[in-house]
Amino acid sequence: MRRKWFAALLAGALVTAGVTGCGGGDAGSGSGSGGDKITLGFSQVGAESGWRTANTKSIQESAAQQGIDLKFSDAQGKQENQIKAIRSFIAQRVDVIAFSPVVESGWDTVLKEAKDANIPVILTDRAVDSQDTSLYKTFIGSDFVLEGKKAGEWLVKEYQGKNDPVNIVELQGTPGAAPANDRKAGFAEVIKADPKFKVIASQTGQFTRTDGKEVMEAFLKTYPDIDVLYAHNDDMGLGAIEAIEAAGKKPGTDIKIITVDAVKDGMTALSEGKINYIVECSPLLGPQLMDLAKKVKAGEQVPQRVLTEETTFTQEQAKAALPERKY
Ligand code: GYE
Repeated sequence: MRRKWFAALLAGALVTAGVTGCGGGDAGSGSGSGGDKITLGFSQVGAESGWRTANTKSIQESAAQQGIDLKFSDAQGKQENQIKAIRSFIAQRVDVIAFSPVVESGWDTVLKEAKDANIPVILTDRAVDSQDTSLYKTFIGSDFVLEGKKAGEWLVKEYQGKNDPVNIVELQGTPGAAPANDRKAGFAEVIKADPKFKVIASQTGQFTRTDGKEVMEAFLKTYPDIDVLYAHNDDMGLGAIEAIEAAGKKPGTDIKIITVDAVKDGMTALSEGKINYIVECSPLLGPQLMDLAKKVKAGEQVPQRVLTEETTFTQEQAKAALPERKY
């Protein structure tokens, strides 16, 4: 501790990391409430899906509940907007910066700027591929590779004992986004064990309903014998369901559907038999994020990785869970 104080004297910038509430070098959080109120700058991906809407709500509500001054910025799906937002948070000297990186690559420069300004960064929901892990304090979110694996494992079980080829089409999330990369990789790893599983087409549907529908329409035109759709989120799956129905096929029966997220609309389609299986990905990261923001601001040690706990849903399980589903 004494070493910390000494270092703080030498480099005023260190004070924020070592001491709370003492009006350290980085005081004047902009909240105007006399030092204790934490200002958190948060750069959100956008509003591309039901998951994202629930995530935004969770963050805004938890900030209000925990008395954190939230500066919320919507990047509308663009990395350049997120970089601008982060730079503006640095200029405003917020206490903590958190963001959900739209893509994995290209963050080193701006993260270094935050580090040089002594503003701790928390990665929320999605990872970055920076080699230098000292550029952020912690990463809170799901294990997307595991989610992909869970999707693959369901499929392997579903087709156990059958030898005919299984033609799979895949709707990927936003190109370059961690959940798109990892959900693809996890799924591929599990199904590759059996050559009957063939991914005959794989394309991005941008995590949105509109694109999911459009790409599925194209898949249906090109491939008359699709057995399975694996969509990296519920929204793309829901868009695809519209395309499948419009093509005169029965989603969930003629084409089996696996999605990720488990938002209410997805769970409803699952309970109606239009989706066959959903791997849960929880968007309710707000309370943990606020907790971590307080801890990093106080200079407390936090784990490098905070994993979200989640489950999977069959059609029966969705029926049971739906009445209680909050988002
Ligand atoms: O699965 C998808 C959203 O990053 C986990 O982004 C998130 C993903 C989520 O648009 O619906």
